[in-house]
Amino acid sequence: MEALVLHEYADSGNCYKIRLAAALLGLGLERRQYDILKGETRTLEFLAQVNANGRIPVLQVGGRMLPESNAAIWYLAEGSDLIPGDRFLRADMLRWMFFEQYSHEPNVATLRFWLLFVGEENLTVAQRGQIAGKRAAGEAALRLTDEHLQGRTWMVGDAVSLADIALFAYTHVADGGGFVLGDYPSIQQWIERIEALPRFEAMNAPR
Ligand SMILES: N[C@@H](CCC(=O)N[C@@H](CS)C(=O)NCC(=O)O)C(=O)O
Repeated sequence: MEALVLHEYADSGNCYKIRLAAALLGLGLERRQYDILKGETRTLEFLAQVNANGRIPVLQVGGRMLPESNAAIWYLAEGSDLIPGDRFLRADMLRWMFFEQYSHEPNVATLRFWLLFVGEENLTVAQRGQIAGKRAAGEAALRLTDEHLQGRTWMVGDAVSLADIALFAYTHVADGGGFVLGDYPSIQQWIERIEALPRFEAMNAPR
């Protein structure tokens, strides 16, 4: 495989997905840090050379840039056991990865970012007005995930897959956004299973 460089902000769950997938696959990554609180992904240089969308993570593969966390973990995992061989299960895995990006991350991750990193007192009036809606939508996403996991070991089929990695990243730190993980017992057990995987790497593992 070509050399891999992760352009990231270490506390971002989207970036952590890529580190976790790489760790589980036994792949090495060089890591480059950008402070998103200081706008370091919005500079002309970053927009021109790394991601015109002004966001991390970006997985650099040789000389080519691949933004979007779920595209990046797909790239890393192609041909591995983290992607089911069965056609339906592969599509079902994508279903949960799209769910993560549309129903889970914009609520669970955004509240964590606003409350833990930006600080409620620094939010705009418009952002403050969105907190209640995002909390309700985040709780709905966590409830749906918890109900899906009742009686199951993994999100899809009988093996850990990219669906688990994508959803784990922001779920296991959801308390940072004021969500109460104790309300979701099946999620809690699933978190323990993921943390027990061989080669598991924690979000705050040293750089
Ligand atoms: N859908 C994208 C979301 C990327 C994203 O929202 N990145 C945030 C950090 S998690 C970011 O770069 N924020 C800085 C900014 O928007 O200036 C993915 O999954 O990679």
